Amino acid sequence: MITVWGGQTSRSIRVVWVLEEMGLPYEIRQVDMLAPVQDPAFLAVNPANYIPAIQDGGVTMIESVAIMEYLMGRYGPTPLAPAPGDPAFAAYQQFLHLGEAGLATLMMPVVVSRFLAPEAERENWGATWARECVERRLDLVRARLARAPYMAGEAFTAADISVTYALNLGGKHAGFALGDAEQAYIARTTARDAFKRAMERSHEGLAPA
Ligand SMILES: N[C@@H](CCC(=O)N[C@@H](CS)C(=O)NCC(=O)O)C(=O)O
Repeated sequence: MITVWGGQTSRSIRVVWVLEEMGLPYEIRQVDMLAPVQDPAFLAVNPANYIPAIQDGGVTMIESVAIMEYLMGRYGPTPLAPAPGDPAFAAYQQFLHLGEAGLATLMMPVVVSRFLAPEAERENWGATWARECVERRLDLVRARLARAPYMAGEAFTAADISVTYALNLGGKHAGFALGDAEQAYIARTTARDAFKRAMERSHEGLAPA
């Protein structure tokens, strides 16, 4: 049984979404990132104290996109991951990683400055720089959507799981304006049954909001 540490609306949704798309059995262990003292059982899994993490038999892993690649490689093949010989492969790889390394990672200084920084430090230079970088990078997603319904082309792949998370983070928590094309894209990807199941399972064991 695969254990996913994370839950709620964190990046663990990427992992749970892949698990649901692939029909793999798993359990979720909720981790409260705002807890004053972190659960020692989770710190034993990821001493750096961030989510998601997985345990799969003797394997322990962190980093959402790496975990996605692990699951698809270990339990695939799956249409979520085009093979290297597939014409969609390069775009797939690029957007799979752009979703985290190019977008979501850089959104974090914007999010934490907005919600956690002292008032006087909200408009700090680093967060402003990160915001401008993300805006330019979002243009890559916009340009892609002008030519294709999904990041890798005509078919939904794990690159869409990666980028959908980033767009949601940017739109809901970092104040990025998403245009009609990006919103229609999110509606398209999150209409999938696997996403809906992933959202339900990710809130398992939590009191209703
Ligand atoms: N690059 C990492 C980022 C993980 C990350 O930032 N996770 C957030 C929740 S979505 C977190 O745990 N933040 C708390 C922290 O980093 O201290 C990944 O994709 O897994």
